[in-house]
Amino acid sequence: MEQKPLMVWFTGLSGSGKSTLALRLEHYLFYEGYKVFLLDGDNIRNGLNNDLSFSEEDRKENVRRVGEVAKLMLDSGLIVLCAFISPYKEERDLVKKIVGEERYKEAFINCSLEVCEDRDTKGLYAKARQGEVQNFSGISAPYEVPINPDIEINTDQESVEESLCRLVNFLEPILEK
Ligand code: GGZ
Repeated sequence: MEQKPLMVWFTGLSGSGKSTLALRLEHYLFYEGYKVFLLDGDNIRNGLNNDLSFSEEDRKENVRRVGEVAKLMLDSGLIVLCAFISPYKEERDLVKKIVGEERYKEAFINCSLEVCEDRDTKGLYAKARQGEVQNFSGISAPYEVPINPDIEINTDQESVEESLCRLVNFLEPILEK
């Protein structure tokens, strides 16, 4: 099967569902026969970017490096899924420039801060409220909402299955072109 390289960049608050959805999409595409790779905090911040903090400067560098790595992967023909908070519009736009506009699709995983904080799967929101974790997006650091994403998924209004279905419906015509 001839496959078209494509990046899907998932942006959204911690706990919004980026990694969950990106992982489900990765599995779906894999079983459909696509060569796909997922980059997220788990495999990037523990390795390549383990020298970076959550300061504004380091977050920007985190996203820039991911963009450069993803570009190499795209050049090898892969579909690359990236799940990062990526709170700054400027850096999301930089990634788009690095990989090429035609290969970049931005998925805004929108979920209210209230719901993200309620989920608090890792207890980080509670720590951020208590000041034990600094520079926490949505609490003590900014998150710039995407103005014109290619797709917006509202995970506080639909199930994971519904969100996945919308993502797949959005991507299929692009991948088949
Ligand atoms: C935001 C933090 C922070 C701070 C640790 N602010 O829910 P998680 O745990 O698994 O996802 C968050 C992850 C964010 O890393 P990214 O590389 O995606 O961020 S960025 O794009 O802004 O560079 C969270 C955890 O790291 N985490 N401290 N202060 N998230």
